Amino acid sequence: MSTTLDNVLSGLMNRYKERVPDVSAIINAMIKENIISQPADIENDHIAFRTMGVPQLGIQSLEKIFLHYGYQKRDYYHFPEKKLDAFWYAPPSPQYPRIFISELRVKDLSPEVQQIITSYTNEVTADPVSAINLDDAGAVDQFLHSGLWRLPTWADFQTLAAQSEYAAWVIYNRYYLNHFTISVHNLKDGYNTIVQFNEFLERNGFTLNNAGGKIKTSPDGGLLQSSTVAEMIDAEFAGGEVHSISGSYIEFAERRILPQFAHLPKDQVQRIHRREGFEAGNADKIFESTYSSQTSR
Ligand code: OOG
Ligand code: NI
Repeated sequence: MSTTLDNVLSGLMNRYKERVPDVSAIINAMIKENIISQPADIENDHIAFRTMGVPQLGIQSLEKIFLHYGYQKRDYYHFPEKKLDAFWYAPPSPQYPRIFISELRVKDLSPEVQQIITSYTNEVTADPVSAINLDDAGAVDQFLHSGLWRLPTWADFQTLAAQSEYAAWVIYNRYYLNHFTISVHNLKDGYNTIVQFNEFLERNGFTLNNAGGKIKTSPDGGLLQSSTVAEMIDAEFAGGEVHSISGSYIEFAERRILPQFAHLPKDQVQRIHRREGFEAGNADKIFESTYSSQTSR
């Protein structure tokens, strides 16, 4: 029987697949090369959301949904240059993806930009998650995919983007899934490292984020990540104006076996034996997957 969490996650994945044709294109390429035999063979390492850090929204609001389904809040990350904070959440059981939620430090932006952001977010007068029945997957799905505030104007979007591309992304894309992440370490030989998987992706014509290099590696060497550059979407702004802006992207993660479990036979290695969590230095560059410096390449 599927749980409320299963239904919420599949709702998120369905909208995401519609908005990001690269998802199906990568899955089809994986099937064609016999890396997997069906989409369900893919292990989803984590999913990510972006939020506006204002009192009634932000991490403290969105996290309530996933804490309700048994997720546990873990480490804090800070990104001074991008003016972001983030946490990751461990799932209630290992078949579920981890969750990464970041938040814009709105108060750290210029008064002009703060004024624009709050002109939208003030339409939400109280924490909207508190008003949802979280055991009703349909209600949660509707909340995650509906407008929290009015459609932005193109002028506001551009003013935000000039100071924070993250701010512009959230004002338009809200809680649409920012990315899902294909775990590569359990794939078959020839594809189970980030180096090899990136080769496969580029051979099939996918463009990778190269901010700080195509492979982002944690200082301990245990977490290696890469990502596609975000796909552009035709976004309708206030007054019916349509502009091409960044939508969502896809990430790839290799979690190496921790040194103390290096002796384990391959068939006994489980998630708990591999590098956990995230890495600020990696994340800092992965955020740029939706930035115009990457999407215009
Ligand atoms: C999240 C970027 C960070 C990771 O796995 O470290 C990230 C974002 O672009 O919102 O996904
Ligand atoms: Ni990620």
